Amino acid sequence: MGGKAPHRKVAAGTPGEITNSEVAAMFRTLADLLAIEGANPFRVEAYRRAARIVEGLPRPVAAMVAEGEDLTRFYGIGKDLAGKIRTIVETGRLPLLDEMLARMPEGLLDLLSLPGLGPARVRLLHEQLGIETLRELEDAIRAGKLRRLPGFGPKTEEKILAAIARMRHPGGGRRLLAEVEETARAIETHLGTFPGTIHAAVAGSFRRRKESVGDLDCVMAVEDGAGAIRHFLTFPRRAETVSAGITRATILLDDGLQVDLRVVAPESWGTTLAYFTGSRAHTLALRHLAREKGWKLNEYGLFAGERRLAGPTEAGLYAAFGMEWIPPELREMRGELAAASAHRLPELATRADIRGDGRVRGIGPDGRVIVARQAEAARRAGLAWLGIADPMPGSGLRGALAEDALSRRAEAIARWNRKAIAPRLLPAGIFAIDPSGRIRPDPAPWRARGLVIVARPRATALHEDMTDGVEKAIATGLIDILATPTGRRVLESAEFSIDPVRLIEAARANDVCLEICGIPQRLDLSDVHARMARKAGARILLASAATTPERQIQIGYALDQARRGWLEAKDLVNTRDTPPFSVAISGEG
Ligand code: DGT
Ligand code: CA
Ligand code: CA
Repeated sequence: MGGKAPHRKVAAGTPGEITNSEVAAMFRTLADLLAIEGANPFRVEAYRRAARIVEGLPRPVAAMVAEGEDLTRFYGIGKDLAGKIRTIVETGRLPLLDEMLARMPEGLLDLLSLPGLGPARVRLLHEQLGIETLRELEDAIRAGKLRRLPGFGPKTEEKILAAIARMRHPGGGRRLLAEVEETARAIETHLGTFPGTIHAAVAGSFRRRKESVGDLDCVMAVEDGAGAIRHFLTFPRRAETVSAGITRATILLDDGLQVDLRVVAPESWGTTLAYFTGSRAHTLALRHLAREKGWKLNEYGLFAGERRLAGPTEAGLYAAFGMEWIPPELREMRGELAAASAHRLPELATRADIRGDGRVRGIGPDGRVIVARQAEAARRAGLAWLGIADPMPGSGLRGALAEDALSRRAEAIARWNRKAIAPRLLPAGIFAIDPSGRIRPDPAPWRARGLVIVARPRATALHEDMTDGVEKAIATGLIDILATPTGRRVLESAEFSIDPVRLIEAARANDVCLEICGIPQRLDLSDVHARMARKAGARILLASAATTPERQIQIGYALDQARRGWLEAKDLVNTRDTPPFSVAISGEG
């Protein structure tokens, strides 16, 4: 908008005043309702045109009306329309629209939002089958009534059912990796129970262990493709079948998650698995390499003319290019193809390398001491040491302990350690770093008593930059571990901002461990930052940050991101047999 004219009484865009697109939407709804009712097409089109004209006006129509501007000077707006616009601006209502809405079932407008359903078809459904709601439409489709109408085929039915299913399950967006883990394993198991299954796997971003996934992509190697698809459709949590053919199918689960399946013959298993594992950029680059050599790469195999060079296994595919097999976590076009060609891929850290967990809670959500239960769980997982870290009294952190809880915790830790069995427990406390760099409470006396100091940057305002504060806090030399170092949140905006280069350098220079927090919503450091930290030579520590013993498995999610960051066993503090913080060995906490 240009500058305000001095004579104007109503400012443009006054809050609460009706906008041009709201006026246009009213005309559009009116046109839809008229069309469903079978009104004269010219009349219907006139209101649609009115909507376009109002949207195209150079200024807020509300301001123009308030200034008494003559709207009929705009092409396409006659006296009648100008009057209706004035009524809408002044009263917020359009009487004709109110009248139509009162007369017609409101569910008909919901039907209009479905793919392939315009006013003419909605009218047909209403008149021929009496359908007024999404539910009635769904029932009619399932009863096979829809396809008897002219112009409605199985394709339309599928599309409509999928759209209705998605409307019913609004959680259609991306999900945390951990959220789909159980479902993915259940699907793999389900696919494996088909008698003809030779191989079955969930590929896609799930297999690459990305922190969030859009949908699940399954691949199956079988001889009987049609049977495999039928079996897939019997997955108990299937809510809708979006499509099902001879080689592929797509379903929606009861929570709205989409699952794709691709079925291939065993001779194509390797190339199909690689194709659907992605990433898109990685597989495109492979295809490009093949073309440069005069070969052809697709889901079915790698071919030189008619001759098959690869297909049955992924390793065979990479070998045909002179490469080592590339772990899925690395397939993001971050240098993995060159490294695989030079046979210099990292030997990624594995679960078996992990000897200790950076931190778990010693006090449960209900205030009870859970030290022994945490230790037992870690013992069963074969860990040699375990950090026990709770938010300190006076830290200002959520769930900060009371003094007496801290001493009960210390007793439980000492009691376990006196048993002299694995894991060795390291008493630790979580302190807060504020934007000025102050650490709360003062860690010095605690450190002198043998407590491992875990510090968490904590902003006081949204999007605050914590770089200076964290640098200053690290420089005190009092911090052992920096927890959730960058404040990132998966699928949400970060808690604060921080310069990762300066953060990593400060940690390296002061021998502070940078944590990869395994809480699925955090995964902080990220894969990319973990890789930067390794290159810079900083120490990296995985932590489950488990609030209950069951959650100790979260260390696996931290490990996933470490692997995506190209980290080897030697890059992780967790792979040492002895606890990394000597200060804690005799600690009383
Ligand atoms: P997501 O589901 O958004 O978390 O990410 P992805 O990587 O699972 O992507 P998705 O589900 O769209 O496709 C799965 C894989 O299939 C993808 O990683 C690569 C492969 N793919 C799918 N469509 C194409 C395509 O048009 N070109 C290429 N090169 N690959 C594709
Ligand atoms: Ca996917
Ligand atoms: Ca997909």
